[in-house]
Amino acid sequence: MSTHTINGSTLLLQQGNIVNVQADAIVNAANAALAGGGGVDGAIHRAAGPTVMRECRQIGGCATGSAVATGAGNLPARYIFHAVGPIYQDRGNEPQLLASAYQTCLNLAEEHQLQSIAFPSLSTGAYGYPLHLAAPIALRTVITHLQQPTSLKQVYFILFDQRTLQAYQQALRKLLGGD
Ligand code: AR6
Repeated sequence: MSTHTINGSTLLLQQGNIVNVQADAIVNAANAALAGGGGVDGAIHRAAGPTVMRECRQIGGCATGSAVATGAGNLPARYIFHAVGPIYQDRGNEPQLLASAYQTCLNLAEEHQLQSIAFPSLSTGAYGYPLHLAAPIALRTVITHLQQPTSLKQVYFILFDQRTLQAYQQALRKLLGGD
């Protein structure tokens, strides 16, 4: 685990399972159909219960690079933000789409005046985004956001395995080391 203070807010990197995290919002790595699936999406829907899938069906879908909010069902959060990261195909626009998925969640947090939000590592599982490329995009988007006025006091990255945690820690060291 590592914590960093950015402009009075806390950025925390931690290995764990996001379904157990108490935060105002947790972020899901969803698909554009909001249809559920494996990985963190499967874990969140299993733990949250059927009300969340019902809300997703009503919403109907979400563009890649964007996110939508639902309630959190049985989870210890107030909201789930279902973010759709890009499938990594090396077409060139993936960095913008990935940053935009994170940014939309941060904007939703501001709209709801949330104090805490927990992210998984979007796109780096089934969607194949290389970790060493995705981690700095995720972190840069959050850090830039925290450098401006914000309701957010805590931003967590809940990283499922050691390898992902290490990639984020390394990327954060580089970003904060000044470049
Ligand atoms: N908590 C935190 N992180 C997790 C958890 C968990 N419980 N479970 C897995 N991860 P992925 P994507 C990590 O595949 O690449 C789904 O089928 C995982 O180790 O969940 O954005 C959706 O329906 C990896 O580091 O999301 C979409 O179709 C990270 O979460 C598609 O996969 C993201 O892996 C989205 O793919």
